[in-house]
Order: sequence, then structure tokens, then C-alpha cells
Amino acid sequence: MSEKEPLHVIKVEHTHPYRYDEDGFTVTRGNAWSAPGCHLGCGVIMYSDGDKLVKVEGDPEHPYNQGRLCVRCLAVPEAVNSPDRLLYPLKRSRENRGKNVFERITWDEALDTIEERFKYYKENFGAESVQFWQGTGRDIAAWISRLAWSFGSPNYTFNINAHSCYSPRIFACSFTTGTFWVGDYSQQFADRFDNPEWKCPDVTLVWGNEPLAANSDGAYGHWVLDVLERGSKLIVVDPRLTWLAAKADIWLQLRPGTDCAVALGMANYVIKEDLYDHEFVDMWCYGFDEFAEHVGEWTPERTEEVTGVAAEKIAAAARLYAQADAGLVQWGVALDQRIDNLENGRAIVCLMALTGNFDKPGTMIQPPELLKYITGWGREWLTPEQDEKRLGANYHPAVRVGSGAAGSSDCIEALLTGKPYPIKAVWMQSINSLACGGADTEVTMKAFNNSEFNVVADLFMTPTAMAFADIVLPIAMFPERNGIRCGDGCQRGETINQAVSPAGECRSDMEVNLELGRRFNPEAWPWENVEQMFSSIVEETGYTFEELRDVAPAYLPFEYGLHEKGKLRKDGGVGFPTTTGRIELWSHAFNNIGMDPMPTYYEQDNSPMSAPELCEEFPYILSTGARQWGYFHSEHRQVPHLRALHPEPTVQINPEDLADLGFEEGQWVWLEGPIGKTGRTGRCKRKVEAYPGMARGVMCTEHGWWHPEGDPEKLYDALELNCNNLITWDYGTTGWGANHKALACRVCPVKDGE
Ligand SMILES: Nc1nc2c(c(=O)[nH]1)N[C@H]1C(S)=C(S)[C@@H](COP(=O)(O)OP(=O)(O)OC[C@H]3O[C@@H](n4cnc5c(=O)[nH]c(N)nc54)[C@H](O)[C@@H]3O)O[C@H]1N2
Ligand SMILES: Nc1nc2c(c(=O)[nH]1)N[C@H]1C(S)=C(S)[C@@H](COP(=O)(O)OP(=O)(O)OC[C@H]3O[C@@H](n4cnc5c(=O)[nH]c(N)nc54)[C@H](O)[C@@H]3O)O[C@H]1N2
Ligand code: SF4
Ligand SMILES: [Mo]
Repeated sequence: MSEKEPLHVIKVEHTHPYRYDEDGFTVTRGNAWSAPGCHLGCGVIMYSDGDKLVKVEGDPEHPYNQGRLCVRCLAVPEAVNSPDRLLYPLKRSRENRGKNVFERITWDEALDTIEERFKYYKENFGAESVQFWQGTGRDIAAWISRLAWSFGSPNYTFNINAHSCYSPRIFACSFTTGTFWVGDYSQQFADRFDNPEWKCPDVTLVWGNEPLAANSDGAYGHWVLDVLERGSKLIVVDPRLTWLAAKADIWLQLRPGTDCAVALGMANYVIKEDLYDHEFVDMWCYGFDEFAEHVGEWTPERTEEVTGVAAEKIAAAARLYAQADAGLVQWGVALDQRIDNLENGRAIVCLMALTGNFDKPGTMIQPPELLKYITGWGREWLTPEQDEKRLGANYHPAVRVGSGAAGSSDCIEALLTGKPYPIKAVWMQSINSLACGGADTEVTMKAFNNSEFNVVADLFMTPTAMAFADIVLPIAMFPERNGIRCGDGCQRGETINQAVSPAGECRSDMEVNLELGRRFNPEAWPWENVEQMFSSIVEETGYTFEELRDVAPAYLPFEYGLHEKGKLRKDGGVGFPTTTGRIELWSHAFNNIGMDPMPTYYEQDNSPMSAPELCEEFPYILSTGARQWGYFHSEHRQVPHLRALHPEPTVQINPEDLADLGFEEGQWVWLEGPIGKTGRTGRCKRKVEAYPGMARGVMCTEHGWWHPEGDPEKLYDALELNCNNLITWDYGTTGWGANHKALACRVCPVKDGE
């Protein structure tokens, strides 16, 4: 047991133990997490008949989701029992990549081959010649970062071009306030909304996020409805009329990609109208005068010119947010998906600071954590000499200081060019780069095919595995294995409990990584089994993994007002953990890495303002990636009830634009557009949907499309369906940031035979 003092956790009383019998079914209580994918870990009750999972329900005793589940968890039995799952490890020779000629092998052969090849590359080309790739926030981050770093490779990275997901918001926030914050929906308390310390936000500002469909980054979307029911006002900043936008007190329908200007416009109005929180700014903010001058040009009228949002609406939103005692910002990935994405996050954080919306009930709070999910686990195993070789870190400030990972676009560049050193092997665990997380499929194809040896660990045969894998490892889903939940946001001591045996010979990610980790670096992986490993992570709660199962979720201690109590800074002083001890509207941290110390709006590439001639040829603005209820990225297309909700990829077009274009609803079209500044054009196929909730001239389409039922050797149609054919792997000056949400495009008919 731990030598550390256990935390004073608060546990939840349950009617039943974690496993019990009911009406002839075995019932297992626990948490969801991927696989299949999701960022969250809702409380679930899993019913099994013998060894078959038959039903999943929301756990009404779990404070997190309080019995509610979204459609993807309700359909988990269909995913688990899918006849399309990978059941055995497979191999194929490098010459046969792209051909459907895999051979079944044993786990021993698969793991022995991986061990032998990776060690060979390490000895002959250095551990950095092996890249380790993961997808978005699934239950994989901790195990894969430790695997990469304990192997000795600094090149652990994410399958998203130029890190255009979440890291930029975290970085912008951390560099401005010294740390990271999340919206306070009472999720840190076991008694939730009844907790006497909690206060409902007076206003909730949903910015570039669709929380109901996305449930992203630790925040359960339904909490937004919970606070609205308790009286919170709502502002939504979104170019598309979402369900929430339709219910909002104020909806700012901006031109895609102009969020920073909206935030600066609101900040300027708050200052000019003297609506800012004088006490908070005087006590806890640095650089107010410089900031006030810097944003001075962003009058409501100028903001309207750039963003397309009426000046009165900018003013009204600023007033509503600033006059509230407690304002919560629920922000999303749209803010990260542009070239200069740090500017968006910084501008919004400054707006939060001007209005004093930190560290108090109903605002932005400091999440208690058991495991630093974001910066990775096992960093201590990477030597400084190896870290020096981290791709992107030497030439990109955001990669160097923004997170412990290598730059994803830099990893692609190294694969393409062999510079600054050759890349020999790629480990791909929970990524489907060719259908979803990667950009520009032509480049993705070349890059991963340059690697001599590729391993893919996934649930299904995907376009990525079919195109690149030399070895495929079949992975268990969450009802088939044990685990702990240590995702982002406010963490709890939570367990994922196995309800049924894994399909075929599937193994969990954790088992695979522990086994390989032991072979690469036994000292870094001292545990005999995964349960021991989990116990070591949750030891601060005072429970072992096995003990925690019955009491979970165990709530970690939480307090408001940490900055006033000297609990945020390492030196124990009051204030925020920045150079000045204040929230830096004028940021030393950004200044030190050669960036503008204050957030600045830059016009997006290929926009009607920055490239008017190009936009005559490509006159529409295309926003991609709006989340679908039934799909997590490129997943779930093979789950019949989820596919039925949205059977094919669509593009939402304003009905008047549609009439001008002369296309019919339901017709297949090509969306064509320039791929960043590469000079090339890309296209993807879509079905037309008339949607009055889009402004004229703006369109929206979903990402992650392929046809699991399609021809494997045509890569399941991924190459023609992937809207990232219009998106570049290139990055902004910081090394982070690619445009997904404001692309230039035109619509062309699909001809016979296409
Ligand atoms: N069901 C489901 N849930 C998911 C995922 C999934 O694929 N499916 N993916 C997960 C991942 S990794 C992430 S990062 C999150 C992302 O989830 P969200 O942050 O919700 O991201 P999106 O759905 O891409 O976009 C959110 C909203 O931004 C709007 N938008 C588009 N362009 C702009 C713009 O320029 N400015 C502003 N202000 N808004 C804009 C879109 O219309 C959309 O309503 O969801 C996670 N959850
Ligand atoms: N155009 C456009 N493109 C986008 C976006 C957008 O908004 N617009 N969003 C981007 C964002 S925010 C992100 S984060 C990326 C995400 O990109 P990725 O995370 O790479 O998402 P997928 O491409 O769906 O790949 C996930 C693969 O992992 C498998 N998988 C799921 N769960 C597990 C698990 O627990 N273990 C293992 N081993 N495998 C698992 C799935 O079957 C799937 O094949 O996509 C990006 N792509
Ligand atoms: S947000 Fe939805 S898919 Fe994710 S764990 Fe909760 S119920 Fe399941
Ligand atoms: Mo993401």
C-alpha cells in the first residue's frame, strides 16, 4: 500500500456492490470509457447473460451522469457483439500494404516481432526512429506515453494535424494564468447541484463547442441543460444554428474563423463601458493598461465588419457576460482549428480574467487530479538527451513548451523527408489517420508508407490499418476489461470493470502496453498485471484497484479560492503560478517564447478578406467536423443503429444558396477547395442537405467518413469521403494550428461513374 498519506476522498453510497445478479442477468457497475471512443467516463450498469453483453444503462447512483446515457453507450452491446471486429493478431508483408491479404498469427509471434524490430531500430538508428501515435482522449494516453518514453523515444504524438485539438486551449490558458481551468458545473462534488458551496453560473457562454453532441474534454453536455434549468442565461458563439443556439438568450452567428475578433471586441466593450471587475483586475491581473490600449481598436462596429456579427449583439453579449456574478465558459475545438489557434484561447482567457471569472463557484475552477492526463505519464523515463531530439521542439515554440509531445505535423515531415533523422517504424494505437485525424490524404499515404514497419492496434479493420499496417493487434472494448478512469477535467477515483470476456483473442490496450513495456524497459513497468498498475495510480485515494471497485467514484478533495489561499503557487505565495503571480493580460510567458505578449487577431488564410481572388473561384466557406450524436470521429459506422441515424456524409447548405447552386436535396456533390497554401486542390463527396441554420455563403460538413462495408482494397472509400482532402498538414508559426473550420470551397456535380 502507499507510503503517501491517503487523500480525504468522499465516496458515494451504492445500493449494490459493483457486481450482483438481477432477474437472471449478471449486472456489473462501473464506468464507460473507450473503446469504443469517447472522452468521458459515464457511470454505467452492464447487463450480461452468460458471457454475452446484452444491455447497458446509465447508473442513476453515479453523480456524474445521474442515470443519463447518450446513444453511443446505449449501443455499446451492438459494438461489442459486432461481427466485424478484429479477433486475432494479423500480419502482412510490407510489399502487400493496401492488399487485403493479412494472415492470422499468435500474440506471441506479434509481440516477439514488434520487440525484435523496435529493438533493432533503437540499436541501429536510435529510439527516436520509432514514432508512437495515439488518437484523441480515449483510454490510451497514459499507457502509450509511458511506452514511448520508457522505450526511449521522444516522438510520442497525437493524430491531429498541427495539434489543433485541446492542447492549444490548455496552453493558452496555462501561459496566461499559470495553470488550466474547467467550467464549474458542480462535477467535483459527490452531491453535485445540492452542494451548498456550489452556485449556479448566472451565464454560460458556449463558444465553438456543441456540448450536447460532443461531451468533450471532461464536460458532460447535459450539464449545460442542468444549469439552464437552474436559471443560467445562455450565450452561444457558433456560425451554425445548433439546438442550444436556438435556445440561447444571445446567439452570435460569426463568420467562421473570426472568434479572436469577437473576444477582443467583447473585451474592449467591457473595458470601455467600465463593466470589468475592478477588484479582481487590480488584485490579480497584470498588464491591464497595455491590454486596454491593445484592444481599443475593436469597437463593436469594427468587430461587426470583421466577424459579421451585429455590433449590438457583440455589446449585448459582453454586457450579459460581464454583469453576471458568475460566468462559465464552455469552449470547444473550433477555437483550436485555425492556424493561429493560441490567439483564440488567449483572447477568451483574458475576457474571463477581466470579469473575474476564476476560482469561485459557477465560474472556472481548478480540476483535482490523480494523474496528469494531459502531460502524460512516465515522462521521467525520457532522458534529457533523447528529449533534445523531440520532433518540432527545436524549431517550434508551441511544441517545445506547450506539451510533452512531439509535433504531429513535424512527425509527418520527418517521415516524408527522413530529416532531421530517419524514421523506421510507427506504432499507431487508436488512430485512423487516413479517414479522420490526419490531413491531406495524399501526404498521409506517402508519409506512413515511408516507414519500414507499422503496427496498428485497433478494434476494427480500418482504412489506416488496411493501408499501412504490417501487424494489426485486436483490442478489447471497455466492457471486456478492467481499468481506471483518469481522464481530463475533474478526476475521481473510478474503475472500469470487466463484464464479459474479450471477443476472440482481443486484449486490452493496458495489457498490451504493459507486456511490451516490460520487454523494452522492465524497470519502468514493475507490475505483474494491469490491476497492480492501476492500484499504483490510484494509491493516493487509500484504496487498491480491487477495493475501489465497490466504493467508486471516490471524490477528491476540492476547494475554491486557491489563489487567495496560496495554494496555486509552488512557493506557497498567494496569486497565480505565473512570473508576476497574476493573470497576465500582457504575458511574460508568451513574450519569452517570441510571441506577441497580447492576443491578436490575424485574418485566416484563404478567406474572402485575405485572398479575395482565390475566393472568387472558391466562393463558399466550409466548416468541417461538427460532431454527430452517433459517431465518435471515424468510429461506429459499422454499428447498425448508429449508422441508421446518419447513414451518409452530408453538407449543410443554406436553402437559398442551394437554389442558386441548382442542386437537389439528397444529391451527391463534390466539395472542392485549395489545400492550405500547397497550391493543390482537394475534394470530397457529400450528400446535399438544405439547412436554414447556416448563413448564406457558409457550409458545414462532418468528418471521419469511410464505408466499413466498402471494398478493403479501395480503402473503404476513405480517400473520396474524407473531407480532410481539403486540409493541410502544414502548421502556423508556433508549430500548432491548422484550419479545419473556415476552408474555401466550391460545389461541383458528381458525374456518372464517379
Ligand atoms: N459524438 C461525438 N463526440 C465527440 C467527438 C466525435 O467525433 N463525436 N469528438 C471528440 C473530440 S476529439 C473533440 S475535440 C470534441 C469536439 O467537440 P466540439 O468542440 O463540440 O467541436 P465541433 O463539433 O467540431 O464544433 C463545435 C461547434 O463549433 C461550431 N463552429 C464551426 N466553426 C466555428 C468557428 O469558426 N467558430 C465558432 N465559434 N464555432 C464554430 C460548429 O458549428 C459546432 O457547432 O468532441 C469530442 N466528442
Ligand atoms: N475535418 C476535420 N477533421 C478532424 C476534426 C474536425 O473537426 N474536422 N477533428 C479532429 C480532432 S479534434 C481529433 S481529436 C482527431 C481525432 O482523430 P483520431 O482520434 O485518430 O480518430 P479516429 O480517426 O476515429 O481514430 C480512432 C481509431 O481508434 C480506434 N479506437 C477507439 N477506441 C480505442 C481504444 O480504446 N483503443 C484502441 N487501441 N483503439 C481505439 C477506433 O476504432 C478508430 O479506428 O480528428 C480530427 N479530424
Ligand atoms: S458521453 Fe455518451 S458515449 Fe461518452 S461515456 Fe457518456 S454516455 Fe457514453
Ligand atoms: Mo479532438
